Amino acid sequence: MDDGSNFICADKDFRRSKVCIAGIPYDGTSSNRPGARFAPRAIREASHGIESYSIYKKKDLGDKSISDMGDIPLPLGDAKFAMEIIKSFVSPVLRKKKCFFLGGEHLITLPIVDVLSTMYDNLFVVQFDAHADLRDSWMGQKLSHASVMRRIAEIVGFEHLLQLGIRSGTEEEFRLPYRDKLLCEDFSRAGEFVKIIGKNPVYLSIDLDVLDTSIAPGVGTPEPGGRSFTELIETLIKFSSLNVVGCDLVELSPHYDPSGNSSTVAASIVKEAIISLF
Ligand SMILES: [Mn+2]
Repeated sequence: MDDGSNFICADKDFRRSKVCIAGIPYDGTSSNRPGARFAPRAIREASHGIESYSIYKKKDLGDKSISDMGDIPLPLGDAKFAMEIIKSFVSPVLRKKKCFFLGGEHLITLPIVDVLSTMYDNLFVVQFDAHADLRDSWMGQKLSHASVMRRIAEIVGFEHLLQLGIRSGTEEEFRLPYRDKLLCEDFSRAGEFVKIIGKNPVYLSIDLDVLDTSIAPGVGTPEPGGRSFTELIETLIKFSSLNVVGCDLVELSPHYDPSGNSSTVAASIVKEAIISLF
């Protein structure tokens, strides 16, 4: 039943659905502007203000069979404990459905990829982000949204981490293995990345701050000089021929944008990503 509390068109029973949406409202390691825990709710609400039809793909979200499981109940404190809870929740779901996860801060991607790495060989991860997120630790913490892609690279291999839109990081981050070939400050290498991934499984993680701050100011760590909405959608469409095993959208911090536009942009990305990738 569609009572407005789910994402638009995500009104199917879980068992009958092909795609599952789940919220992961965790922001315990946000270093700058917390509030991503409120994002899943804001994205669902904003989704009811947009059309379900995609002018880019000439397809309607309503033609997909989608369920919305609501949010994972999570503690606000200990990151390690929260990651274990996320793993135990997403593990059985990922084995049955294609999943789109609504963050939450970027650290939520780690337990998802951890589970997927036990299910698939040669898993690739494509990260859309302003930030490299490759620090070994942040303020002494190995589990941090600023270190999430370092932890992920340690699981899937640095040669399986492909980064797009990255315009912020330390000198050390940009010198890590394969970054000269697999880190791109804009989206110009997307076509190359599609060829590198080939038939292998791939997980896509979209940090909303990959877009310019003028388009989506409601993020935890804003970074000017970003990409446009249509550039992002056109790039997602380039990945649509691949074996996409899951996707997330993270780092929306809705209360920093009182206009609500950032939440609408986020909801539109979720819609277009599901239509294009699943
Ligand atoms: Mn970021």
